[in-house]
Amino acid sequence: MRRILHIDMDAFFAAVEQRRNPELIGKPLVIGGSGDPTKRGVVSTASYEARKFGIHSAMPLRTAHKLCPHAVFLPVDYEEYARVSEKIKNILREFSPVMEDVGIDEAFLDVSQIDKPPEEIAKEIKAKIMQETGLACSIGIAPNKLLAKIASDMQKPDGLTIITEDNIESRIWPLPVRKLWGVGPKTEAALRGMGIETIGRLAVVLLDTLIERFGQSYGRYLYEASRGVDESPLVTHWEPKSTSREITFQSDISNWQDIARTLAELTREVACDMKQAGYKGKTITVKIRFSDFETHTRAKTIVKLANSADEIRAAAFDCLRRFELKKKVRLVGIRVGGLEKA
Ligand code: TTP
Ligand code: MG
Repeated sequence: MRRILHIDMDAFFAAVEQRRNPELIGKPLVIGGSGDPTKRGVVSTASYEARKFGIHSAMPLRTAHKLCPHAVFLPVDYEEYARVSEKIKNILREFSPVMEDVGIDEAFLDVSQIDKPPEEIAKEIKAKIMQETGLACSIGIAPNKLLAKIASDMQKPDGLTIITEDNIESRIWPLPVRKLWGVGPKTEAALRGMGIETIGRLAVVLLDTLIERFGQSYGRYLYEASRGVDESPLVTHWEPKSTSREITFQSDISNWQDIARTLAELTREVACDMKQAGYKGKTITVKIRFSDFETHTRAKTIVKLANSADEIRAAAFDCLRRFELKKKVRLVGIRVGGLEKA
């Protein structure tokens, strides 16, 4: 029997901001866009205090402001969150080398080989993350990834939830189908149309019926998922599909020459990375983020796989020329995709 942990940070972006500025602790706090609720943009996340007003991720900032005018609004500082995220992933790797990085604030950890009750490991992880970063997380423990992910969400914030094969019926079956990984709004609506709202109700549907309605592979997935069956392994290593570099300027710039020089420098670094790793690529994408956080990309696919700085720079400059640089620029980035072993 495998022992899988799913670790998910609580109100991640908001918690990082609260730790940076303790005056924000205990206050309704909304992170999103440029941090100005009178401007366009959506909520990235909200502190639990702000969630009480009905504010949630993906909601327009303006709506959030109407729901709670006295909330504090802050811009997204992705670089800082990525830095903290990396620190957390490194802590997790110390507990077990078998880690799957699933997102900026979550990961799976396989602790099957560790001779200690998983609950104890989870408590140690929570304490270590708190000690090193000042942040709280929720952890789910289960025999597979599917159940561990559901479990980590069951007692947020600062939760620790164990799901075993024996309590799938009592704890998983009452949940709405949407809680299953891979069930989005469309499948949810389709299932509702079949009179199926809970995972338990889904579990009594015949396999053939699900295959007929959702196709061979997704139908079978739903059938197994509703029973808590998931044998998928942790993906601990990704072959890179792309490589990228980007830089945020100390202060926003508007001079085209400076932008071009920076892009050329980033191109050299990317080409160097690719040569070292032994890859060639063919889709070059340039990203520009303006001072108001509006972000645009332009891409070009070159005919022949390349990894020389010259070839990549030529494509990157073609992309750069297609931008309308009417506002000051905050960030420039380059990505080379479609990588293949050279
Ligand atoms: P989540 O883990 O979904 O949310 P959370 O950590 O803020 O809150 P919870 O305690 O419920 O886990 O996402 C992690 C981070 O990803 C979140 O802090 C901000 C970002 N995010 C977005 O930018 N947009 C989104 O729509 C979502 C869902 C998250
Ligand atoms: Mg989270």
